[in-house]
Parts: sequence; structure tokens; C-alpha cells
Amino acid sequence: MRDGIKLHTIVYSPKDASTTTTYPFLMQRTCYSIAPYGEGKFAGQIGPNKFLMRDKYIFVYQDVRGRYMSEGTWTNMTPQIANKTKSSEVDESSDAYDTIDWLVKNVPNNNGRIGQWGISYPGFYTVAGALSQHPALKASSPQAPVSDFFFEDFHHNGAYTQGYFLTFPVFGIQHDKPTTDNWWLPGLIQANTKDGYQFNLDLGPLKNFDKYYKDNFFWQEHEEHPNYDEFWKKRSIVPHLKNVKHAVMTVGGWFDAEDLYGPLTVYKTLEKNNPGTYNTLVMGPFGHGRWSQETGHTLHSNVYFGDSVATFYQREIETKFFQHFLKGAGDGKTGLPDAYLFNTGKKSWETFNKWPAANAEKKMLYFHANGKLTFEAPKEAKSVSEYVSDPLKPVPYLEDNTETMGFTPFNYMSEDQRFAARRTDVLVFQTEPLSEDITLGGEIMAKLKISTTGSDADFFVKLVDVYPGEEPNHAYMPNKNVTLSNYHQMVRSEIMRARFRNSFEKPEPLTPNKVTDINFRLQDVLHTFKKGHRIQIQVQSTAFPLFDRNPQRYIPNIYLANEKDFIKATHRVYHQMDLTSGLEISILK
Ligand code: PG9
Repeated sequence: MRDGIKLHTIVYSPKDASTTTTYPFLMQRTCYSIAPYGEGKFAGQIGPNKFLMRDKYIFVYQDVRGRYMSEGTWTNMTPQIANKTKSSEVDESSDAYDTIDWLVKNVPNNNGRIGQWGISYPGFYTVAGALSQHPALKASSPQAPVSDFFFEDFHHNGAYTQGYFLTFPVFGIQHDKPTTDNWWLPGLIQANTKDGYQFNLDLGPLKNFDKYYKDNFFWQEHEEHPNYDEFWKKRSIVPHLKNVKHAVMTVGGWFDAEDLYGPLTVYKTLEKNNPGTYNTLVMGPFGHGRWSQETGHTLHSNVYFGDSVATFYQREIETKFFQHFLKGAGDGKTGLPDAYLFNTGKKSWETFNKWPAANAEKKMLYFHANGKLTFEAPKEAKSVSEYVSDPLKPVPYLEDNTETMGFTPFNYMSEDQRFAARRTDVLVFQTEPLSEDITLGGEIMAKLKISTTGSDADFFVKLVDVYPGEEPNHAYMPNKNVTLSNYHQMVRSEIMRARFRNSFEKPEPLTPNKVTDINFRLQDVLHTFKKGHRIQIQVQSTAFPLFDRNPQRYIPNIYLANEKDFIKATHRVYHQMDLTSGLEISILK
């Protein structure tokens, strides 16, 4: 690299490459190792999918700075340097530029064009690489890209994603020299339970993680930066998404529990800042990165979406994108739409010439007394729902315990929510069975009027598709203890930590018993609620251990809160004429 650091890079060249048979590059840069290392050692599959592998490219894999066999110092979400002038000023864009330049000039029989792709953290490196401005870079596909750790992965709207508690060794221990080994393994928490709810509840306040992570620099950085300060802001790639001239296809999964904010934000920001640049979005019925793995019957948790959906994406969308820009005319006439999105209710692909769709109509779904939900504003003078939230008995974020000691959450994004609907600390508002299909397509805003006896609170809002009682099970139910009759399918959810309601940089306590606006965005959806189904919205104040518990008494830094700081509080949600609450949704006719 320009600062002298060497990044370990593996190049797989087709055997028949020659001066008359040249190939483009397809590159992935990653923090997760490019094993297997060494001459003659080969991965089972190379490239984004088997179609591109068979179609033959020069596939390139690189350990990013500070990871595995590469030199240098690791930092999470390498801060992007906008105007680099000195060779000592390096970031993932400059490392990508220097790598591309070396490849084009030193790898024989290339056709002078390079594409890049990556899922999740590699998706972030793809976005950063897209900002490199290297003339040989013709196509980038950031997939489930991490864009900003304060709004996805480790935090959602400032609430800490406690479901990530096992991952800190991977990201918070420097390697002392290039290595092919997983140097961070000894740092992993060895728990003697599979029940993550109990493990985290027994652990108590977040400060008790210090017994595992006191030497983990990424955990310390969480403790030191509870608000959206310079530390997190400079690690967001979103403000830099300008002057992108080559083709970008951003890919995500509607049920991605890790990076959903990223793909949607990257696509929309590129669209806004780079008019005229080929910029498209693909969103499938997938969990994190599962569009890269064909499973035959395509399910997420208990929901079945059809067969070979990942193969369709790989063959008809991803392969065509790269072929066009790396081997073909490269004029943008790919035949692919601006937005290729899977409708998770109709269970079929739909195409749009822009997203959010031009014909989306914003409408308010209002909460009402007795748990009703309608498109009409409430007329009552006084109407409120309340619940007692107890951080010592938090609402589980899902009923199935098996994923709570996993590295990251997964199933909850479409999991059955009826267990929560039956709790007294969860508010439920739902429509009558629909007389016709209603398609929600686009952005969603939660608009709540609340008050609380405490001085801080979290509001976790869930958009749920309630199936009719006669809904039959499909043929591939992964869990024999679940019936789709009256299934409360999670469609979308998001948390808002009330202290950040006016500013993520400057948190403010709530004034006890004072009516306060809590407005926040849930990530986009494309979901048809079918005739006979109900639209349901749930509101709760804990979702554990997906998110850390709010003490509900304002503490400047929750990472340093003590047991005694956690208090029960009564939260009220107003649904009356002058104080309405509900979801602003986008309806597609
Ligand atoms: N975005 C994913 C992730 C990041 C950090 C911790 C855990 C997961 C990913 O890179 O897979």
C-alpha cells in the first residue's frame, strides 16, 4: 500500500488465460480471513456464485489491514478520509485503489476491468472500495453492507444490540503479527448455558461484561462512546457516498437481522448524491447473506417463500450485473430494473423503476382504545393504553431460545410474535381481518405520543402479519411445535431509545409523566397483507437480550449503570383526538 503496509492477497487465475483470452477481476476484501492460505490450497467455491465461477474471472481475495495475513493495525469501520493528500493518510478506499492498481499492472492476462463484491463487513469494504475512483473499477456490489454501527449491527438508534455480546473478541483484539490462525479465539466467552436470555439476565448491568472484556478495545470503545459522537460518526461511510461514477448494485435481505439499514441507506444515498450513475437495489426474502447460499426450499424461520429463490437471484440478477459491466458492453443496458424487490407477502419478485416507489401513498394507521387499529383518527377526548415495564423481567425478543447464545440474532426477523401479544407488558393494536389485500411498500415511521413514570425508556415497535386461523402449514415447517394457524409473523421491527429522540449526539432525559413525541423510522418493507389477514402493531419497552435493558431512570451512560439504577416504570401510549399514535406507512396501489 502507499504507506508501505503489505496486504495479503490471493489471486485465482483461469488456466486458459492468455494474451488472447483475457479475464476481468472480481475482488473481495474481508476482515474474516481468505483461507485457505498457500500455494495449491483452494476454496470449495470462489466468486459470488457458481455461475460466475464457471464463467471464469480472475478472482481476488484480500485480508484487510490488520487482519490475518495482512500487516497493519485493525480498527472497526475504518474512518474514511475525504481528501487524502499524504501517503500516510490511508483508509479502505486508498487500500482498494492501491490493490486494484497493483492487480491491473501485475496480474497477467486481465482485461483491465475489475468488479468487487462482499457481504456484511466485506460489504462495507466494497462500499469504501467504490469510493476509490480507480478507472479500472467498473462494477461494485455491496451486499448487506455495514454502513454505520450506531444504526445497525452493534446499535439500533443508539440502543446496544446485546445479541452481539459474543462477537467482541473477533473485533476487539489486535493480532500482533500476520497469522493464518484465529488469534482472537482465546477471548471468546465460555458460557455453560445455551440460554442467552438467562445468561444475560444473570450477568446484570452491562458494566459486568468487563469481567470478560476489560482488555477488549472494542468493548471499551462502546463503554466510552454511548452517544453518537465523533468516534461513531467518523466510522460511518454514509456521508462519503459521492462522486461514484461506476455501476453499483446493492443487495440486501428483508429479514436481515444484522444489516438492513446499510443496504437501504447506501442505495438511497447513492441515488440522491450521484444522479445518472447506474445504481440499483435488490432485496430478497432472506436473512443475513442467505442469497449467497441455495437451500432449495427458501425459508426464513417458519416462513416459506418458494424454491431456489437464491439461485434465481444469483443466475438472473447477480451474474448478469457483473457479466455486463466486466465482460460485456458495460453501457448500463443490463435489462435489470432499478429496484428488484421480493414481495414477502405475495412471495414473488416485483420490479420498480425507483425506490421508494413513485406511486407509494403515505397513510397513518392509528392506534385506538381496546387494541383497535384503523386508518381513521381517534375521536375520543381521552384514550390511553398503559403497561408496566420491568427491566428485571424483560420481554424475550423471541420464544425460541436456541439462537440466544449465537453470534448474532437471526430468526426473530420473521418469528412468531403471539407469545409477546399475550403479555401484559406488550401493547397490541390490530385491524379487523382485511377485506382486501393491502401492500405496504416503502418507508415506515413510528409516531408515538407517550409518557412514563420514569425518566428514560425504550420503545420497540413491531409490525406483524397475523395469519387467519385456517392458515395451513406449508410442507416444509422447520419446527413441528409451530402452527401457521394464527401465526403472528414479524414483518418489521425497530427500537428507539427515548433519550435520543431529539438528537443522537445529545441525549435528553424524559420528564416523568409529561407527554412526549417519540418518532422514528422502521426500515422499509415490501409486504402484501392478504385478505383475511390482520395488520397488527405491538409496542413494548424491552426486547431481551436482543437489546440491552434501559434502566428507565436517566443515567448519562447506561454502560456504567448499576443494579439499583434499573427501575420499573409505567409507560403510557396515547390514542385520543389531540394525542394520536400509530405508524405512518407507505401503501402501493
Ligand atoms: N455485519 C456483520 C457483523 C458485524 C460485526 C459483528 C457481527 C456481525 C458481518 O460482518 O457479518
